[in-house]
Amino acid sequence: MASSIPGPTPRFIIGNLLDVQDEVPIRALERLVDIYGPIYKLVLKGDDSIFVGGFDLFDELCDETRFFKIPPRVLTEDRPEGARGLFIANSEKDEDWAQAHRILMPAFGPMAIAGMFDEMHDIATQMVMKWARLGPNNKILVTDDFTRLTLDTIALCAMDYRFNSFYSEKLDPYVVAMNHTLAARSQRGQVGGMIKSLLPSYQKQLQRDNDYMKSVADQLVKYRRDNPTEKKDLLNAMIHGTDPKTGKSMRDDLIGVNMQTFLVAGHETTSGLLSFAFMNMLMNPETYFAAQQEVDRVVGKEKILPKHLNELKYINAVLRETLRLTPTAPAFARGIRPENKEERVLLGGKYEIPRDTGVLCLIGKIQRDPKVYGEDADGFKPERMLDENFEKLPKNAWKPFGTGLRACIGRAFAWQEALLVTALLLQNFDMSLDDPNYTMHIQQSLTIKPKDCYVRAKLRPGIS
Ligand code: MNH
Repeated sequence: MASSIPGPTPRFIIGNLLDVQDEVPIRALERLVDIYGPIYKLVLKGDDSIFVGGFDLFDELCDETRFFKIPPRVLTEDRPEGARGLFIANSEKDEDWAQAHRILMPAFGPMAIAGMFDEMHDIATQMVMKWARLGPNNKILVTDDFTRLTLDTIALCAMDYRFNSFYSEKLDPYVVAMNHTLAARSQRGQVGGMIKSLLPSYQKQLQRDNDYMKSVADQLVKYRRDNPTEKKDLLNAMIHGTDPKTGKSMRDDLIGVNMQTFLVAGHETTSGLLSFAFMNMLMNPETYFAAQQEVDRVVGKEKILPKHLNELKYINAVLRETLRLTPTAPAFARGIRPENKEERVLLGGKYEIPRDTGVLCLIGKIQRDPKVYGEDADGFKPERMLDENFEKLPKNAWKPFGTGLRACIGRAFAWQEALLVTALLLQNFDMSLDDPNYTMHIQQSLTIKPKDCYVRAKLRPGIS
């Protein structure tokens, strides 16, 4: 017997618009799980949308033979026709996705990422120098500096470009345009954002920003073609790589959109991870000391090297636990795979999922399911993420990087960067919260970050 999916009653014309109003849109969706349970339905913009916030149903949605990724609508709607980057491709059957995926997988593999260590270290050191020189009384808004760091890192590693964000007060025009479009898109579900999005001036601005970002990406590809280098970066991997299956190489427009994808997908998420990780550690000082002791034991006062990173077991667990509680990409969508020949697709044996409806998985909720993580699921406890415990978790219990074929291609990149930066900061500074009574609150612009997180950083004795 099919059961109907619960949810708040939709209103005339506006549907459930009023049920999703919140300065932090994901918070409104998570709150509805507390009211309606692990699956609920809303009517938004005239369409049915289904939401899942519990482990069992999510586990089923991870079955790649029945379901597949649906790209997020806020990123695909009112986008010009043409090449699509990996992130927003419609399916694995899309030839552009398949080709880029085959060519780029090795470029994001362990060897290639290890080769980017020195460049990551270069940027991270710029931040350490800045904090050291500003001194222990300087209030640092960590989210801002981590965003400078991750943006500069991905641009240097991907295409040998230096934004030099630590050397200028003003944001690069590319970054301004990117932030504009992300903020605009993330407010689409909110009444204010929706009204704004109808204004011609808004549409023009979005168009201008998109055109500008596209022209920068196209120029970068052209510049590299005209000025070839030997550097092993993502841009060269795309320009010189050939598809092992077809022998063909990537078109310039496809290289351009993927370059853009890396800049966007490759920095906000990692910046948010670092910010949450430090706020978690500083709000639970015993974890900060445990992590710092690990760095002292494994690395000491030497220069951090790639070989050290594997040994930082506790810091690894801190990062995992952070992404469990606050996955910086807080939701992704699954839908019925076109090849799936099930007569009626039932989730949990009873909830009927229509063929053309995406199911949005609320990862922050799923990863706090007490059935998996116990009654203390909301607590920050890195121990539960140490390898020996992590390996015992159910297969789909921790999925902050997505799932299946369309899971995050940049995971190893992000992990190396986050481990390195965390270790380097712990090695060099004793940090503290500017406001000892800080409680975690969140801001969202598609991805999530902690809000108003000011810290102080005091150079440790013996560090020069
Ligand atoms: Mn990333 C896909 C999270 C870092 C590039 N990324 C995904 C997905 C999640 C995700 C979740 C799947 C989304 C979906 O199913 O709709 N990514 C993260 C997180 C971090 C991250 C939490 C850091 C922490 N991502 C990075 C970095 C890069 C990157 C760094 C690039 C350098 N991510 C991608 C790309 C995809 C993706 C590209 C799309 C892959 C595909 O569909 O083939």
